[in-house]
Amino acid sequence: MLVLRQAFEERYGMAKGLHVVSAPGRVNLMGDHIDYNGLSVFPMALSRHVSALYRERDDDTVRIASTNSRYGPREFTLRREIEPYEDGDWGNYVKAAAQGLAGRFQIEHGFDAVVHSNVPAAAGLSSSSALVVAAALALLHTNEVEIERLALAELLAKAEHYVGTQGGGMDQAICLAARKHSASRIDFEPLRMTAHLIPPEWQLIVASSLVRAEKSGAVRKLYNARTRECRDALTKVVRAFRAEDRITSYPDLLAASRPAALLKRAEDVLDDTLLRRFRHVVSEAVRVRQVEKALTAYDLKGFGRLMSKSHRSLRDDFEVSTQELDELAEIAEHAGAAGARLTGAGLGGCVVALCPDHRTPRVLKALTGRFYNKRELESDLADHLFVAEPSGGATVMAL
Ligand code: NG1
Repeated sequence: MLVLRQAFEERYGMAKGLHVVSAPGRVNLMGDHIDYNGLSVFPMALSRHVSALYRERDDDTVRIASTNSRYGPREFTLRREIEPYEDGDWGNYVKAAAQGLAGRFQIEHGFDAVVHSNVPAAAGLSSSSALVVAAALALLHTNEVEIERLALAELLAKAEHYVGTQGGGMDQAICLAARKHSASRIDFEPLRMTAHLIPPEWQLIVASSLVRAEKSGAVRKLYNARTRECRDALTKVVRAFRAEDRITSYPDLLAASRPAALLKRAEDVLDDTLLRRFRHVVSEAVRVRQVEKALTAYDLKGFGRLMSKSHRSLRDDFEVSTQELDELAEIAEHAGAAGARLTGAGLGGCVVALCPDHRTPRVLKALTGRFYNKRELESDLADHLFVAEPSGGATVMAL
């Protein structure tokens, strides 16, 4: 907090009437690349946050700076249509929130803000949605607009498309409505969340591949290509059903047919690539239901096995893993984790490994020795390798 206050005063002068908004990053435990197909996912929020210290302005200007010198200060005016900065600019996440809200509410007051984040960026831990959520909560507050959290999550999921990624709604939902000590099943259309406590002796290790999955350029292209492939596969499989079955979505397909029968039908109408994408989506949706059961049954081994299966599916069928992510998952499992998988969009970013607490030191040691000690680190090891603490959703507080 001290860092933020100092940075704020340096930039904007001494201030009264300050508030701080904190929005958590997240780690997804199951259900990657299926939220944009309308299928349920199973993430938890981290105790790492994008935080912003802000003060309301009387006019419609938004000024925002970061404690990280990688991200220069930005300033813009609130409008219904806001011209984006250059592709990949961090300010676009703030503009995304502003335009999303201005399209629905009377948003006339901007703010002066300084942002500080300890969520590793471009690591599949959703620092971008945390920034969108933080900016949105600050704007709602300075404009005295109240909106229910899940409705806001739905609005912001669409608003974030402003940056050019056709993402789903998992990140904004968990960031806004996570429960402490819990992971949540998130269902879409309509958005609903069901929290499940994670036993304290189940530990989740997050390990970064040190490869940035920057959501501009190649990663975005591939992400959007996967969303297209999933849509194409859906259209073709739906055609294999009768019109009167009224099937239009992945959830409809899974409700109408058993997964094995569905895959059998898909084999007849999809080429090899689309079939593999489809198989990932269907099998991952099934794994989400299964991990939820494993958690309620206190079955750590079962949960872990499903994570490892998910990793193989993301690697072989969905083709979003990398050699580093495969290596991290393999090291964690070999050292005694119950399972490990890449988390988030992939193509860099992190893996998450599940361990019983007595095995955690061994797994951390193996990852350090076999992976991180062999590489140059840009910052502390603790930024890249840590035990995740299941945390609550975003907060706004007066200072
Ligand atoms: P990350 O991993 O933070 O880039 C993205 C999407 C999610 C989801 C995952 C893959 C956004 C804002 N987030 O998250 O909706 O599809 O990939 O499961 O686009």
